[in-house]
Amino acid sequence: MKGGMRDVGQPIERAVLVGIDTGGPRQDGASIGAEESLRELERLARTAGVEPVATLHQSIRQISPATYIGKGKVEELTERAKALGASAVLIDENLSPGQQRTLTERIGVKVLDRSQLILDIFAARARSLEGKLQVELAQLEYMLPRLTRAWTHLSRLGGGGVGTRGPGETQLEVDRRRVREKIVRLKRRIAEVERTRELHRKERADVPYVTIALVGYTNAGKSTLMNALTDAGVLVEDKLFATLDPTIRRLDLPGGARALLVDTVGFIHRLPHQLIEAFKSTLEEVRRADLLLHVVDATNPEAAQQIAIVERVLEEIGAGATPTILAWNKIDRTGESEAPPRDVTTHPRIVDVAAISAATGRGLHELLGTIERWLDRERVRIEVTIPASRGDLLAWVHRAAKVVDERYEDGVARVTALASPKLAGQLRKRLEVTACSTFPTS
Ligand SMILES: Nc1nc2c(ncn2[C@@H]2O[C@H](COP(=O)(O)OP(=O)(O)OP(=O)(O)O)[C@@H](O)[C@H]2O)c(=O)[nH]1
Ligand SMILES: [Mg+2]
Repeated sequence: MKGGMRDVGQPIERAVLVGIDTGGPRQDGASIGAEESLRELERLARTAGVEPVATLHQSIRQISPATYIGKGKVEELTERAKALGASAVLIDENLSPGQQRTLTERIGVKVLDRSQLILDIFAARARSLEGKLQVELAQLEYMLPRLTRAWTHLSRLGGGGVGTRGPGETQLEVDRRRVREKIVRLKRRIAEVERTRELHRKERADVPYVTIALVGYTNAGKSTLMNALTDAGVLVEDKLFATLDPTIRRLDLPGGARALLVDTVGFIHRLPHQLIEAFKSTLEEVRRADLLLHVVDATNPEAAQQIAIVERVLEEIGAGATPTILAWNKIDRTGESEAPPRDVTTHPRIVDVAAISAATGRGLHELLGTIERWLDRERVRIEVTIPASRGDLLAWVHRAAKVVDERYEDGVARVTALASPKLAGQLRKRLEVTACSTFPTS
């Protein structure tokens, strides 16, 4: 799983791709069409350093339990793979361990499903310690049910050797046990690394600014927007999953307010559930954000479906109710139609929409205005009493909130200010709050 394919530019493997058409969209609508899904698989393959040498289509009405695709298609695939000298077959679906094994045996080259390909790209792209540990965990979780006698590669799992084999245990049982132990160790390490991040998060919780997270489908332009709005210098690439690790920067709004902007991993159709599980701590940045900026690639024919998929993942990670501004991106390439179609903007938590080009800067000023308007709407009116000697606290309130009234009497300052709910909470902890409206001011 880890060997072989790497994101190294020059393709090092040749693969036959198999597109699957199960007939129409899925019931929940959060799925992209077979054609676009296959185009995506091609891009995933290239990102992983695999050259697609042929593409087969399979319409499936009835899934074949043993091989997923039909018998005739398996034969066709075997011939094509052989004739083209392909060393792999990529199936645009998630296969069961049994199906994957049977297909590999019958076709005679390795058969990868969509999850495995995505896991491989994540493995090649992980940079931070936490990212690497998370990907490794996801890979082991993926591998565990696939461990059979023929598939075991003990050397990869590290350690082992003399004395590790218990009496009466088969080699396979030993391997499985070892993988499980490794999973436990990895989870423990991730938890340790996570503690440091939790500290940073606590520090940030003390900062009086709201957190805004960039979310969206992979390649939508999140990092480009991050760089345009702050000077973050995040890697931007026309490849899938360019970003894995979260980056956080201060965002200065034109009206003087400040926020923290987070750029993080993008989502994709059929994101392997092992990855969502393993990336919980990274995705925590999204879950805790006060506002989401959902970046959409307006040039993609399946933009509406991509939005639905992102919405689904957001719900899955517990960010289903966070208010969202939809950033309809890449309008420099959409020709005349710059506004998003109405049906993509009707989700109940979309509070506003902005048409932008992160690349040319068009619409960015309006986007910042949109964010500011949201901040203003969210503000609550709060009245605090501060000892006049505490100039530092007064300055802090002035910096973080919009002060509308300030009176001095008996050595104290009575300040009335409009503040974000987050700041109001912090003020409550630090100062004597004499009055606070529980609802936003508008
Ligand atoms: N034409 C055009 N291209 C854009 C725009 N914004 C981003 N791109 C391009 O889209 C590609 C992906 O951009 P990224 O910013 O890396 O996208 P991302 O959402 O961070 O992607 P991941 O990190 O992979 O999830 C790059 O080739 C960008 O140059 C835009 O406004 N217009
Ligand atoms: Mg990115």
